[in-house]
This record gives sequence, C-alpha cells and structure tokens, in this order.
Amino acid sequence: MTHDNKTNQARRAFYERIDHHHLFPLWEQLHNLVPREPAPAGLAALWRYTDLRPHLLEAGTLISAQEAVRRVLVLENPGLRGQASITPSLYAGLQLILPGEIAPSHRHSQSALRFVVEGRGAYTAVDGERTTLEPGDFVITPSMTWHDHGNPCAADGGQPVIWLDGLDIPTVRFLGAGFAEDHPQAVQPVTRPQGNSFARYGNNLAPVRHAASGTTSPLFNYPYERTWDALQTLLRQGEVDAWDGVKLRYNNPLTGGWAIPTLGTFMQLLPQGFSGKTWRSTDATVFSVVEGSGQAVIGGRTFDYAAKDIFVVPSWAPASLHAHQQSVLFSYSDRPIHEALGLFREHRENH
Ligand code: 1HN
Repeated sequence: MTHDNKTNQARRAFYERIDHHHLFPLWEQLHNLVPREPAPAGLAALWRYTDLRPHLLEAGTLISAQEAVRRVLVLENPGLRGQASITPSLYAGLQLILPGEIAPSHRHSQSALRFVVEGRGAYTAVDGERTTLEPGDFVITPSMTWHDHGNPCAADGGQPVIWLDGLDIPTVRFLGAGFAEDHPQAVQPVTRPQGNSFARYGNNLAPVRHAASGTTSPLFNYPYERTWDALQTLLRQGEVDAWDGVKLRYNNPLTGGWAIPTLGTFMQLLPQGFSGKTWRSTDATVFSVVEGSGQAVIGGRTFDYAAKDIFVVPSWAPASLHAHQQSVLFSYSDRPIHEALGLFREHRENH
C-alpha cells in the first residue's frame, strides 16, 4: 500500500470514529463554509399571476379565511422546498380575502408587509387603526402588533382582494426569536380613526410630542397614489438610473431608515424601452410587478414578466431589467440586515 493510500484510509477511519461523537474535520469543508463569493442558495424563479390566481380562488372555495386564519398560498423557492422560504431569509405568500370574510386578530414577532395586488374594499387593522387597501399600496405590520383583516360586504357584493405577504419568517426562525399569540377577539376593537397615523406621520410632519415608536415606521400604509406621483415626477425630470430606472425605497419618516428593520422595501419605474445594466447584490430580492411587461435576466436565464407576476433574484446573481412597456416594480429584501451587520455588497457592471 502506498503512503498516500495508507494516509487516506487512516483519515477516513478517523472521520468515521469521530462522527459518532458528532464531530467532523473542518479541513474537508473549509471552502464550502467560507466561499470566495456567495454560493447559490435558492434559484431564480418567476410565478405567473395568471397561473397562481385560479389556484388561490379555488382555495377560496375549500376553506374560509376565518378557518384558515390566513388563507395563503406560499411561494416556495424551487431550490428551497419544504422551508416556506422564497429566499433563505424571506417568506412570500399570496393571500385571498373574499367579501364578507375576516382573518382573525393575532400578533407575532415576525414583521410583515402586504403589497396589494388585486381588488378593492378590504381593510387591515394594526394596533387599533384600520386602513383601506388599494392596489399598489404598501402596508406594514410591525413585530408584535395586533393585526386582522376584513373585506366587508359592499352594496355591489364586493370583490376578492389579493395581496402579497412578505415576512421575515426564516430570519426569525434562524434567530430562535419567534413568539405569537391570538387576540381574545377575532376582530380587534378600533381605537383610532382611519387616517390617523397618516395625518401624524405621512406629510413630512410629526406630532411635537410623539411617543417613541420603536424600530418600525409609525406609518402603516404607504399609498400607491403617493408613490406613483413621486416616481412619475422623477421620470419626467429625467432621473433615470442606468441599472434601476427610477427607484425609491420606503422610509421610516422618524428615522430616515428602513420602514421595517428586517425588510428593505422599494418601488421602481422603468420607462418603456428601458434596458438596464447588470447588477449583483448580496440581498436576494423578491419582485412584484405592479404594471407593465418586460424581461428580467437573472443568472443568464431570461424570465418574461407581466403585471402581477412575482419573481426572485438570488443573492449575488447577476441581474438586469428590460421593459417592453413602462413597468412599475415593487421589491423587498433583507438588505437592512446586511447593512446593519456591515455585510451589504453591491456590484454594478458597466454593460
Ligand atoms: C400572518 O400573520 C399573515 O397577518 C400572513 O396576514 C401570512 C404567514 C405566517 C405567519 C403569519 C397576516 C403569515 C402570517
């Protein structure tokens, strides 16, 4: 037996012996554990709304929102099956609430965002205040705030309302920091009139003696109308970035920081014919198409997108956006965590 063979045999025998003690040799794994650049975790993927919507409406015939607590179809990354994850740190689902339904009140340490995809007339309530949901609205549920949803029966029968839920579920699970409880009442009492938070914090003003609001924005609805106005104005004024088009991030008006401490949220406008340059960033990102059509080129694969589709860009995958029609894209990622920990990296290529 050669010296090398003998050595390898001795090593393998050693590895087997220590395996029984739940030990393994770092030197066999070092490069995987500390990669030269982010190794793919999760795949690029796109969900067509025209495919998703019938399944969600069918779910509406099988279970009520009240029985389900949240009637949601979870968008699971094809490379992360079984983990309720669209990226290693993020959760995404599409929620349906039909006219006459409520989704009962509860709270949890996971932070949530809603991005309204379809329908009018539903509300969400956060800590005693309701807000009516309109397509394109960005609504937040801060950690440990009571929240419930409802879609009151309108005179005309009302509409199914569908929104995208984005939560930090995998992050909170990873940290072992998850707590939840149900409210004693399915529909929490209303303690503040509608529009109260917006009047206090939504106009570049704040109450002189506002109570400290913690780490999350005191605004809980960022209406699409306002966001659209801002994007349109900047487009007209020619502020189009070669990678992003016109892109803004949602802001906590009290701190200038992120609206949600664990979830970075953005809205961007791509003019018709826009062909963006390629970027990479460490924060894997979920996109929800508000309007328009075009292509997302992610890791060399081309995904055609249309209004209401959802797609995901993995960490450090090269990506670029190309708009056939003028397009508006909402997106969210875990960028606040990367930034807080000094881990955020972005590379913008020149083509
Ligand atoms: C939740 O509370 C909502 O409030 C949606 O609408 C999705 C997924 C997991 C855990 C809690 C909601 C959720 C969730």
